[in-house]
Amino acid sequence: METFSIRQMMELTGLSEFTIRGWENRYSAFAPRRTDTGRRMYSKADIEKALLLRELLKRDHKIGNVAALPVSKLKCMFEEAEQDQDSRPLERSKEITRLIELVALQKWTELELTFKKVPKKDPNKLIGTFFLPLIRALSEEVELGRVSISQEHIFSSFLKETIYGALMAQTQKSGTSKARFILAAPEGDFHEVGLLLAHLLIRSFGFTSLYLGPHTPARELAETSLRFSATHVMIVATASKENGAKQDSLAYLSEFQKSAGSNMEILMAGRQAPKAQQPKSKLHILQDFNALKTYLEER
Ligand code: B12
Repeated sequence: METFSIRQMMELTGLSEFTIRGWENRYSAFAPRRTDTGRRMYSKADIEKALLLRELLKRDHKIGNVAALPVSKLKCMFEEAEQDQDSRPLERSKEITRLIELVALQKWTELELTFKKVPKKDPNKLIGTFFLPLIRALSEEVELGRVSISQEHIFSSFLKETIYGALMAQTQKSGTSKARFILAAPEGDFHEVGLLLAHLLIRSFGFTSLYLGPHTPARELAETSLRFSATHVMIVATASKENGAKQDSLAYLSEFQKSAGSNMEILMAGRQAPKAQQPKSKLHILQDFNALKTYLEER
């Protein structure tokens, strides 16, 4: 039987050693035989499995759910994913490919300069065609082990500065609406990019918007909302309880409402937001930024 070393496996699949070993040790994706000297020998089926896993992760499958499945099952899942237009990975623009390359090569000065040159005048377009595809592309690279968590930290920091730059570039619009938004992520949740982008979009519509940021306890959010006379509260929940959030998003919401009363409109978004929405209630679950845009247009 033809066998492959870990180096060959890396070359043929484009995966890093860190990723291959991670999938193997943590998720039992492969069980390579060993040579007498203990070196791993992968089979052709392992290579095929690695390629299928790589493609399924790009289409939003989670490694923990797919790693232990047989190749035949993965093939079916891949074919199904190919039928579904929406789950295909986005084509990367030249600009995004270049930025991701700069992160992978750790060319931080060039990355900073490129971010500085991003035209910041049209926030809605900037979010849909630049920020979101860029974050998605970076997430794919992290999943594939080509970008480390610390590289991601550096990237996130530059990204935040760029979003702040876009906020500063906003010319004051004199909206007639009295809507006042306040934005936060739950306690223990440190993801703030979605929240910042929402702040940018809300401001670009001319509404008043106060950004409290990530890791905000529910009672603190309630008290600040009342003092700020907020009419709308936006909560973006990204981390699950297992991954650091103090409580799940429904428990957070109910603690918030206990202290803040029920006069405010509540908008919730992010992958940990509750799935079901009560018809005609003051709770609005937003699936994506187009939904937020539509909501703002209707105010
Ligand atoms: C950047 C990032 C970080 C950064 C955050 C930096 C910062 N200052 O924000 C850092 C490095 C700090 C980080 C840390 C961690 N992270 Co993280 N992180 C990410 C990453 C790469 C991007 C998240 C992001 O900003 N997305 C931007 C939003 C806009 O896009 P989106 O998440 O795809 O959201 C879609 C919808 O949910 C919706 N949406 C989301 N937000 C909003 C907001 C609004 C207003 C609207 C309308 C819609 C909307 O729109 C998007 C589609 O259009 C994701 C990977 C991924 N695939 O997303 C992981 C991810 C979110 N992180 C994850 C994890 C596990 C962690 C850590 C536990 C990792 C670790 N081992 O340390 C810690 C937890 C820290 C904590 N307690 O919060 C998991 C979350 C799993 C879960 N469900 O809990 C993810 C999904 C990675 C993964 N596949 O495992 N992370």
